[in-house]
Amino acid sequence: MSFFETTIRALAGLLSGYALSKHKPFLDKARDLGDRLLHAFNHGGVWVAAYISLQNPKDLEATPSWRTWSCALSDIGSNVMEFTYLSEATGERKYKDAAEANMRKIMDLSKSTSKPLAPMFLDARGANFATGTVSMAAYADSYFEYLLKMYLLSGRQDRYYLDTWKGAMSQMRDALVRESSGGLTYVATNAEPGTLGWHATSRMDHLSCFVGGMLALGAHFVPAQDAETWWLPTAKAITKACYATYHQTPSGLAAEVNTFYSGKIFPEESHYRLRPETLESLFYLHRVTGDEVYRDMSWEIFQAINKSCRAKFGFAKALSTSRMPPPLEDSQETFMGAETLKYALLIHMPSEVLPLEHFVFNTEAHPFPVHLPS
Ligand code: DMJ
Repeated sequence: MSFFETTIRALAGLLSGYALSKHKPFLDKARDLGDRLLHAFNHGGVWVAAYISLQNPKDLEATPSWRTWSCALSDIGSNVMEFTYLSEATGERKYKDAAEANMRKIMDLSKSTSKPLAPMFLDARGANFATGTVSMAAYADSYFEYLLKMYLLSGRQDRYYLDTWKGAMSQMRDALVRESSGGLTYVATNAEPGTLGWHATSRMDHLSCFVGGMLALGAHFVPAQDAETWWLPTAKAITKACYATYHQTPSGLAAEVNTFYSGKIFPEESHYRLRPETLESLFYLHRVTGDEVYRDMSWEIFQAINKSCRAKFGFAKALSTSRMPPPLEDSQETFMGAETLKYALLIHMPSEVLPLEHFVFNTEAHPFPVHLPS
């Protein structure tokens, strides 16, 4: 199993179920799974292992077999929320200690190399980065999300997370946030450092649409003396562009990757695999601003999904967003239930339901209670 996917989907789902219901079987299962996953931190490598056999958890692979020299930042750096809450719920420190040591190693490396925006691959053989390429998409995304969310989960006490996140956001703005000639603000899929500054692509992955929600969350909860004025307007602008990637297609569904060029949006990889990130950002922006426009946008997207992707036993991936009706593939990722439908629903519910002051959602939208300082 992928350590990352099992942690953010299965472990987090069980823990969140326990947090909301206090139903003990959820915690028992989470502890069983957590004990197996814990081996991934203790395999003698630099970073947490990428693959693990849950039947025989000492059977580990430090890196994926197709990329033996490096570990992806998001695979390594998106587990500290889950293991911290497992420690809180069980009263056993070992989970939090292991995940925090792993996370702090990335943050320390980022600080010592003056790369606040940590590059997307880590060297599997030593505490170094394996590339200079930066991204807010696959292989990188949720590490940055967890920096802010750990600060919030700590009851806004842990400044190391906040300072690391703020540094990453400033550099993200320079390296990856771009404005198209049509006036749309997007987050480039990746960027390379060059002698004259950053070289960013003009493509944006749907995955990076979570950045709008993350910046809105930061703008709302980071105290005024630490907050930066560009966060909220940029959150709004990025989310507007993400919404446009849906609104402009014949199906009303967004492509997996788009190019922003000459005032237009061109689908590059035109399938829609039921991803949540735009609905997620609309949800946060609605909670933060109260503006009804975000509910309207969310409803429009939900209707397009319901119209085109609904299948006999659930929902299905659309193979082409530029055809109506789009051809479908018989597959549905777990994030459709955990994230996409949850954000589509929550935006229309009162903000007292799972209030953001008291709950922080992990990257798969499983809510964890904020640890209030005593
Ligand atoms: C989810 O599994 C998580 O949000 C992850 O961080 C990134 N991708 C998917 C949804 O697109």
